[in-house]
Amino acid sequence: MVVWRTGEAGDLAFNPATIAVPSGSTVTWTNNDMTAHTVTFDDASADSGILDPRSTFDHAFATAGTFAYHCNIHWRHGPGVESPR
Ligand SMILES: [Cu+2]
Repeated sequence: MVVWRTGEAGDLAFNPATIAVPSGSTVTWTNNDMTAHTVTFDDASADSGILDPRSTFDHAFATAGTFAYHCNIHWRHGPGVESPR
């Protein structure tokens, strides 16, 4: 599970930044922040759309690889999801 946190300086970040999951896993992102975000994959393979606070987004990782994603609203990057072979 990935949550957003708001830092002391108002910085928005994904936490944990990088997660490793087995191939075939489903990852759930939960927006625990007080503002809306998106989970948008850099390669456009998945996009949560607007995730309001306390909303969740599920995505299954069917193939191995490293998947980078960002928030379309704030352009903050999570380094991504690593799905090893
Ligand atoms: Cu955001």
